[in-house]
Amino acid sequence: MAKRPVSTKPYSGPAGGWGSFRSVESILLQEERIATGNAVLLKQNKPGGYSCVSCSWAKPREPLPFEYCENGAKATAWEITRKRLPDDFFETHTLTELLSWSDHDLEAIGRLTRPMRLDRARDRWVPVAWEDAFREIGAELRGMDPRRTIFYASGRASLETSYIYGLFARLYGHNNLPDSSNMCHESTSVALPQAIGAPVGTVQLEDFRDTACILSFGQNVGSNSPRMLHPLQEAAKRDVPIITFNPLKERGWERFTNPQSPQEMLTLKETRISSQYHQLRAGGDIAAITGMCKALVEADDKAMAAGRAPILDHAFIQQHTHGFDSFAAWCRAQDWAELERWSGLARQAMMDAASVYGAARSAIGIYGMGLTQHKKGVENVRMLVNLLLLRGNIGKPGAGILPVRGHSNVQGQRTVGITEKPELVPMDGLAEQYGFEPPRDTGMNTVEACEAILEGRVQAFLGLGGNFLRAVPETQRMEAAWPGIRLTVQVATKLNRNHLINGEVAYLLPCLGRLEVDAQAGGEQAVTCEDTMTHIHASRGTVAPASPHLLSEPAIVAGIAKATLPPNPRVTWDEWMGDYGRIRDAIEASYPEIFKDFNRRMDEPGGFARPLAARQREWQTETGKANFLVPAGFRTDLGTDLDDPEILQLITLRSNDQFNTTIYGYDDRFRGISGTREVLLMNRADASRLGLKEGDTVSLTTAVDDNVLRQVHGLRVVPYDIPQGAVGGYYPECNPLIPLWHYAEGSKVPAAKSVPVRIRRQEARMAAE
Ligand SMILES: Nc1nc2c(c(=O)[nH]1)N[C@H]1C(S)=C(S)[C@@H](COP(=O)(O)OP(=O)(O)OC[C@H]3O[C@@H](n4cnc5c(=O)[nH]c(N)nc54)[C@H](O)[C@@H]3O)O[C@H]1N2
Ligand SMILES: Nc1nc2c(c(=O)[nH]1)N[C@H]1C(S)=C(S)[C@@H](COP(=O)(O)OP(=O)(O)OC[C@H]3O[C@@H](n4cnc5c(=O)[nH]c(N)nc54)[C@H](O)[C@@H]3O)O[C@H]1N2
Ligand SMILES: [Mo]
Repeated sequence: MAKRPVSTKPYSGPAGGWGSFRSVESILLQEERIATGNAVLLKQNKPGGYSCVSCSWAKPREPLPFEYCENGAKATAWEITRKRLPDDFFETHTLTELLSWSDHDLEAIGRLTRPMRLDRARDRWVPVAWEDAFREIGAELRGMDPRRTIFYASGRASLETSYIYGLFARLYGHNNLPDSSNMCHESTSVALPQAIGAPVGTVQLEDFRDTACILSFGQNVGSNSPRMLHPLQEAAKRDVPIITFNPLKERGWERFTNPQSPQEMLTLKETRISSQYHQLRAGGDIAAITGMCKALVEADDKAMAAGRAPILDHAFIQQHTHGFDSFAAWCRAQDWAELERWSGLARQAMMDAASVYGAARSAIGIYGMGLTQHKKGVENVRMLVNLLLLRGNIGKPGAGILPVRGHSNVQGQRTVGITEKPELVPMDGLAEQYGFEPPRDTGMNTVEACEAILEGRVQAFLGLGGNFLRAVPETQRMEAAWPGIRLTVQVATKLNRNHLINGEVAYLLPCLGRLEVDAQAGGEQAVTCEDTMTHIHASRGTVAPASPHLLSEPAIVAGIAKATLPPNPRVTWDEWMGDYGRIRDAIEASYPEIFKDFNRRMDEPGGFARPLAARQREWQTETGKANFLVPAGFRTDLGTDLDDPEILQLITLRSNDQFNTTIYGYDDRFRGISGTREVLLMNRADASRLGLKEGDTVSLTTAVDDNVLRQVHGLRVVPYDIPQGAVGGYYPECNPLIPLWHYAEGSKVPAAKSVPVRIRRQEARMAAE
């Protein structure tokens, strides 16, 4: 797609609407898939069809005629594109030269078509036969210390692939299975078990129909989970209050036109989504929620003293929770001025939110990266649980907590064993099932894997999808250290920057995408994924493979595993490859409670749900109750917050035209930015205080004292409706600014939503270069 001229003007349209319609048709055109594309999309997220490769939003039992959104369509078009990496591509381009290409241009070349080996001397990829690749990788791995190897996964691979990948790691001898979740909802996976004894959310789609109130924190529905706009719109039409907390006015939380409703499209009718919108400080959530809790606790104190109906659900609190008294006392003791200072909201705003929430018979708490990717990411999530517990809003219809997961199977990968935490895996069961002694020590998560790579301790890195080097913090140091790894193997569909920077010995192995027909000895195969509402369903590819040389992800994992491990009669790789139903049998044997009757139930419309104790108000916590957990305080980030006016908090954001490091184009329609991603969104008052004006070019430097210079140059100042003290820039372009050690306490999720930076104007000459 040719870049449009740079323009930065506020966008007045709704989320969805004609902009969305035009965007779908334009990506299908760009990927040369107009006719097939529209037909393929009809099977998206439907029983008998395939699960979208974009986000993990639930797939309803009774789908809409078009159960896809603008960004799901982009992800589909990007995968089923007619474009292919030309066979002679690396004859004309060295990897060094390609380092100057953008993320967009690298992936836009098209699908990878053959397995390749790095020719280091000639600085390019050259074709290799699959058998040779497997044999050579196996030989390398056999000579290594398994504990010094890392098997990364990016969250898209199916349950079948993920299960055998995790099993391979353990048979080989390690638990180093970081995944994208370590940069994403790991704060959820740590916080929710402490608070409610479940690692995942408790809300089901039908709760949207029953709910009387929706709270949303730090999530961008219009770009990242647009299908959620349908239940939100239905709720809004029922006059359900929707209260949003986000430093930015995200259009999806403001208003929506359903692109699937001819009537709404023709009349340009919009539905307002949020009834209250609170633009709090970046990192201000603990203070804002404390304000709400304080208002509720104090109103309840008064009501009780006056003999009126209570505000809090005392029966629930007494029967089901632990720690209420100290939490309530802590709330009462907080000072409104401090809460205002740390939240950036007026006392009245917090009171307004509390009074609507306090009057609603049920409520859902939705959140995303705006809570998890902070130094206090784990506390943020626990704080939202505190608010819900006050009114018994977990484990009843219309209520619950709803982390909106990212990658389409990121939650499922954890369910079947992709985790560095051995306590989350049924190791004894695996030991018996496969007759071996699995490693019991904790493996490396993403940040720890990066530390080990920086220290030269890693011998091999396998990437099952993803773009690790681009997604992690500390880009420059990581890129410099990466070639120190002996073996790197990337399983991928498209070329990305991580494929340009490689270990000493390296392989790039192209795989089928989920939308492609996967024919094996036993016929066409289905795979399964788990969505954000814990429903597990089948997905069947529908388009012809991009190339006859591609292998499926399970076949690639099995190929490497067979070449690495001694034969084990109980690990039946060939049988598994012929029929993925046999992998599902193995999953069922390892996890009988979750996957009972797996092969039959995977085709149930809407999928089958995992059992979830917290939904039944059974609390699998140490206290046996749901726990109120008092936060340590309000200071959120690096101790610099609020103190130094020269230092601003950088929020790294996704545009409406990307899926993580996959950049579809250069427009962020809802934010009115077009033709560029090199921008810095700034409050006008901050800009003028720092002597900057619209269109100036600036560089950012991370404001920490650890003797590492972290900089990003060439960003264009865009005055924006963002609170003072915060600035916004795009991920992954701003990742060089994030120190590796700047992560959420307890979960090690990089604190990508609050990076302290200083801003400097670049000389015009330098900016032009
Ligand atoms: N089209 C598309 N869909 C996607 C993705 C994609 O890149 N593109 N990525 C997928 C993945 S892996 C994930 S994890 C999800 C991510 O989806 P989201 O969870 O929506 O993540 P972000 O886009 O990072 O946006 C975070 C939001 O938090 C707000 N925010 C930032 N700081 C704070 C804060 O301190 N408090 C509050 N209350 N809000 C804050 C930001 O303004 C922004 O609106 O989406 C998934 N879906
Ligand atoms: N600053 C900052 N950093 C962040 C974030 C942020 O908000 N701010 N968000 C974080 C989050 S939430 C996440 S989830 C991570 C994402 O990190 P990753 O999951 O590692 O990155 P992706 O961009 O999703 O990976 C894209 C690549 O996956 C490959 N791919 C696509 N489809 C397939 C497939 O079907 N199979 C295989 N094998 N490969 C495929 C393609 O080659 C593509 O180039 O980034 C994190 N990093
Ligand atoms: Mo994510």
